[in-house]
Amino acid sequence: SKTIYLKDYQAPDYLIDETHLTFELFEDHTLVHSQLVMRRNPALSAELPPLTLDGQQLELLELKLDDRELSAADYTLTDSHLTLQPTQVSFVIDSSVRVHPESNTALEGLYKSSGMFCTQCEAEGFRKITYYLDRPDVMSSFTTTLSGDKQKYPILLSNGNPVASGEEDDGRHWATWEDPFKKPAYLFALVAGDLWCVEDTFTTMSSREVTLRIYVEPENIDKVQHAMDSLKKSMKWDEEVYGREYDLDIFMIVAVNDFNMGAMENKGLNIFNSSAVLARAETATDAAHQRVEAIVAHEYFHNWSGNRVTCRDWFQLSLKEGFTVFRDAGFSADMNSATVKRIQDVAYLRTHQFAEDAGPMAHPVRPDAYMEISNFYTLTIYEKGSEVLRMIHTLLGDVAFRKGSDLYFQRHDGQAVTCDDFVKAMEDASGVDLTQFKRWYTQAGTPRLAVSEHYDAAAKTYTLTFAQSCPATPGQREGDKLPFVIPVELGLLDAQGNDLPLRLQGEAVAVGSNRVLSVTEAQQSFTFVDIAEKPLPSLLRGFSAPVKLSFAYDRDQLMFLMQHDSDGFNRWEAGQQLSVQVLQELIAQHQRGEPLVLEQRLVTALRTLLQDASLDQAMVAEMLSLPGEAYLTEISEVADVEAIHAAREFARQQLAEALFEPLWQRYQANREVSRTTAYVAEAEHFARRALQNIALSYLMLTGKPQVLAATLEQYEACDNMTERLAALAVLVNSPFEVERAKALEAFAEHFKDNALVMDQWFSVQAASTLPGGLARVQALMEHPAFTLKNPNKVRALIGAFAGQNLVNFHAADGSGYRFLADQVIVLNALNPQIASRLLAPLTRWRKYGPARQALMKAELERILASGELSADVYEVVSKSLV
Ligand code: BAL
Ligand code: ZN
Repeated sequence: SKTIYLKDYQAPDYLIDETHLTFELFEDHTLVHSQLVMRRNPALSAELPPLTLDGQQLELLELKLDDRELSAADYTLTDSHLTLQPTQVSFVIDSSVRVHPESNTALEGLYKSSGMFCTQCEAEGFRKITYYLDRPDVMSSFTTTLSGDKQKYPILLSNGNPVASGEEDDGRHWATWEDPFKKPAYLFALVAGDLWCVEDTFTTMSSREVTLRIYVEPENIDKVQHAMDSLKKSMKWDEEVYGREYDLDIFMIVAVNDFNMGAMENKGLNIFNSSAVLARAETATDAAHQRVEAIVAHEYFHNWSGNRVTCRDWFQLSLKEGFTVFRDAGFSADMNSATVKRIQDVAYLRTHQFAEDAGPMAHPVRPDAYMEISNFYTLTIYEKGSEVLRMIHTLLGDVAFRKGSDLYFQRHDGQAVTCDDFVKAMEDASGVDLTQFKRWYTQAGTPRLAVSEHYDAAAKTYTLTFAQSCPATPGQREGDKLPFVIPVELGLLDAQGNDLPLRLQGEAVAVGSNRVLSVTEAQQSFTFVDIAEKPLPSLLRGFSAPVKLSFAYDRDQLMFLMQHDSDGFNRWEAGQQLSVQVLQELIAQHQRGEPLVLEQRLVTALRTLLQDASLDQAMVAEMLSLPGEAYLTEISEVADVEAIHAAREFARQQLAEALFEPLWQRYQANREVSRTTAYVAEAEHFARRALQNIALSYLMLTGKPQVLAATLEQYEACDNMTERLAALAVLVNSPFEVERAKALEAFAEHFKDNALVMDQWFSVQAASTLPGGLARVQALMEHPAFTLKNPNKVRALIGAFAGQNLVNFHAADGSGYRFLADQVIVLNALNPQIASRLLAPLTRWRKYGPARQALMKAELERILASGELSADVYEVVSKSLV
């Protein structure tokens, strides 16, 4: 496969001003006619170089240049390009091609899902629809006509506004859509199907009425209201917080069952994985409700950050994705608990993005090279990209950041731009120089930030010294990396736990008691004056930078911060650090073959939390959650799978026994509220159920009969999926085999017709760490509800097994690895994007001991030798073996 480099970027030779498409949809093929109104790029010389259009898996039927039919001698055709010679500055190309959506299992381009036609064009799917300049810096207006059987496909949709429709004599009908906003081809979309919709309206800030429609299969029409509410909240929030108004007269969302991603922001016609739209109490958990709200917002926000202002090339992907994740995180924080949202985001980032940043696919937020762009829809582009935006926000402050974003949208509306353009707008609006800051875009890897302290009692000064470094990543040596700008938000606590006023040496007066220091050098000290007694620092509040900070806290200090830190995030963080210290001690005991002994201070700390009725219940639930096995793996030099699992399970067991009474009380009180009030999808109720359910999962570890009875009561009597699934998960991981089997069977019987609920049923079992995990997963692959053709099913069963069931996946005999490689080989032919994502756990072989390393590498080698590989799989496998 060929590598594409950012340094080779060249502006397009030709532009497309207008794109006129006609789709004739049939059961065994589709005809695509395209008319492209083109011209030589006026920014380049007047010469007319050959025109090379992208096109893959297309059967060319007809080609015309300015109405003149071209014969094979007039053009060159390969399996990826069509080249011809224009003779004038402006010209029109007409082409007709045949494509086969009915047999498209890669779910890229035009394909069929559950009987309906739909599209996925980002990043490079449009070239599987017609010959085109399939690159984001070529922006065109689009007119789309689609025709199909009226009975099978009563709904015909595309981007923009509907302008005409009609019927034909042969049972077919057609519709024409016009999108006046110039857009790259990756934002094109088409849908044809038998769909119902929920309709609503939104009145924009300038009093325009916008029609909102969410289309789903008829049986799902009762699961759309939450997404519609989320959409209206998103539209309002984007007006209030970013001044962004919607532009077209109609905004549509369509839910499809087979979809590689979560959702796609096509102009005016978002296409969603049904898992990111459908939600109602009986079938979707609280987490699913929050995910729907966040993804609806994310795709809607793309209308400005992505569509109106798009990316010049795919190296700039984080320009739209990092910014849009930052925007949706702000939205979710405002809709729910900001601290809990931050905790969840950071836990996810540190577990998964940090692992990516330390692995063979590590890349900068703006990569320099790729083989297959689909492999770069990564946690680094999305989550670290969002952290980079968050740091800009922290450095500039709310007001200047908003001025910067206004300037960015105003300056670049209708353009395809770069991350540099974004940063320039932020600099111009704020007067802040971000030159050094931009290293976050170009240097990969997670920086380490080691902090030490020195208190001078006589001088009453307190000095913090920061030393930063960044490990080597593919293509970037450690020694070549230059210091980052690291915003460190901090406070200093006195012995009572109050924040001290903060006055740095050289300052006339104290400036608040919570402030942001910019660490810009490899080693740098900050001295605070007027510090009467040695303080306790609270560092990196709110996780103000995506770094690995280390400071030698002892356990008493961490317990003190857990109780007193004025920053909610850092209270949680202190608890996590305490848990990590305790778990690492248990891991070491296990490795030495000693009996495990739990640090009692952790028990005391969690008991205090459970007994404090004034605390936010969601925070208590988060603080009760011990760091996961994947996070413990990430922070290990060499991950000892069995020791990590044994240590964590031992700690959970001990905590359950020691804290039985307060857990049981909190559980019963919360379950009583659940029992007596109807389900509401709101933050306060999410919080109550979260605490209830984590309490139950601890309680079951004691195996007491009253806990089993409570679990069964909750499972059977609840009115919502949050409680039902939590009870099922508790049973699945319990020793009560009879009850477990009965509940699993009843669940599958009740929900067999609901694919999304069955996904949860698969996941709960795939994640069970009881022995025999692989055999259970293999048996479930034979279940009638399972199919490798549906990405949600693959993720729910195989993805959950490899990603969440570490002790079974990493079985010492290599059986988990062999199983995953087998699935990757099958999926490589079926759906390369899913295959490539699924194999990520195997690429992390460097984290493990020699025996596992050898087994994992052998499976990667076997994939490499298995035959013709897609670019997606080849890139990941070959890079991970280097
Ligand atoms: N643009 C791909 C899906 C998303 O990030 O919204
Ligand atoms: Zn996005």
